[in-house]
Amino acid sequence: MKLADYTELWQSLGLDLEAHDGLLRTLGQAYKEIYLSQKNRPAGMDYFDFVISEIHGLRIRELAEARKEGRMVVGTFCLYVPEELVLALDGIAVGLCAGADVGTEAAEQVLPRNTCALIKSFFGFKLSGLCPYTEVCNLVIGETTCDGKTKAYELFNEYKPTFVIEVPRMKSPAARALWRSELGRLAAKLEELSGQPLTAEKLSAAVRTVNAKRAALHRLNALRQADPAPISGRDALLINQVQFYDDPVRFTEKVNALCDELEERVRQGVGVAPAGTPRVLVSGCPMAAPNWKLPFVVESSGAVIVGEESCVGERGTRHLVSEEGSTVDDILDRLAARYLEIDCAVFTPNTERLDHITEMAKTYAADGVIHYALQFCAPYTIEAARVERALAAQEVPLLRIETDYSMEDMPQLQTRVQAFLEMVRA
Ligand code: BJ8
Repeated sequence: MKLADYTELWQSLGLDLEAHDGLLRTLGQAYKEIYLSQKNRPAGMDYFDFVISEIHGLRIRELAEARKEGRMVVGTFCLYVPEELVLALDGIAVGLCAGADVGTEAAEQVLPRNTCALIKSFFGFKLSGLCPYTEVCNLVIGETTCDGKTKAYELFNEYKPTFVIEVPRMKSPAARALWRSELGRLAAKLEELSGQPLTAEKLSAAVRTVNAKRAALHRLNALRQADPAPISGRDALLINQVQFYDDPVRFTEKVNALCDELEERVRQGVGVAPAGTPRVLVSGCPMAAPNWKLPFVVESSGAVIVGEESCVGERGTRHLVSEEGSTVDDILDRLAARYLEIDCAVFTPNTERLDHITEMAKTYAADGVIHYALQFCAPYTIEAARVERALAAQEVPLLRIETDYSMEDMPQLQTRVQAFLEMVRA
């Protein structure tokens, strides 16, 4: 997938060059089959194709240059880590590689086999020297969300400095106070790392930047309410994935330009599939790049995905931070409140998520919902039962999928998805 020669850069980051070349070749091939083979894609996808082609190249060079200029680069794996704090200190926040079945063997030397694919993946990427993002960043910020990640970060810290923030599991007043104080502790850590003090001016500018990014993504997602859908679920997912890697201002501009094009498509009734194509909503665990397995199966089976109730989707974009507040403490309060609105399945009770799924099914006129959970992910596999009941009350059918990142269950997935779509059509 690479356009230029980045060998020296990758070498300086300590990547395993041979294995990394193999990974890029496999990804390039998969991208061709899953993405470039699609018909009638919006022209604005060219930019995102380019970003993916350079995901381990140009962007890594930008990050390495930022490090040389003394800026901090911080890696994250979760929506609860506020990007605004990093940006306000002239740093860069990036999502780390966690969406491919690489380095599993190495990861299983350290982690139990019955760990979810996402955790095994980030460990595997690190242990196999395959993630340039992990290598280029100064610090990883972890969180106490699920038990798997909470305990895995203790071990991960032995390979890469990892600072863990405590995310509560309830939204009580005491939990809110704890969470607010955790954001204060994170802010102090980032101030120390960047060598700068946090100011209200820079923090509100960062809030506006990230709000603009989320609003653009929300605009993109809302355009998918049209029938025919103006963009495929695969492409929309890709854009949602790219948000974690790209420069936020550049990204926002490109998403808005694409939305202008999609608005025109909607006006003219142009879609990626004919009107009346079965519309599917995907809900559940996040799909980190390059995890495109399920969307490919669904859309190559004759349906179109019109929304994602996921961290790489609406769960991450629907809430904005209030732009009021004139002191650092004030803005931190608002940040804390916004981040605790995220309805991840690690929370109990988590009725907001059920309300959101049923509301999305209605707004996006979904004919069915596919609940996507990674094997061994207790929060999402268990919460699936409540999701199913909430949707059944609205007469929306649900298909529960539990899978990992391997390709071994593709035929089985295809059979189940096709049977579900038959039922939905009937
Ligand atoms: S806010 S969904 S990104 S925690 S799949 S590692 S939950 S066992 S990813 Fe998540 Fe933050 Fe919540 Fe979103 Fe654990 Fe489940 Fe694995 Fe998961």
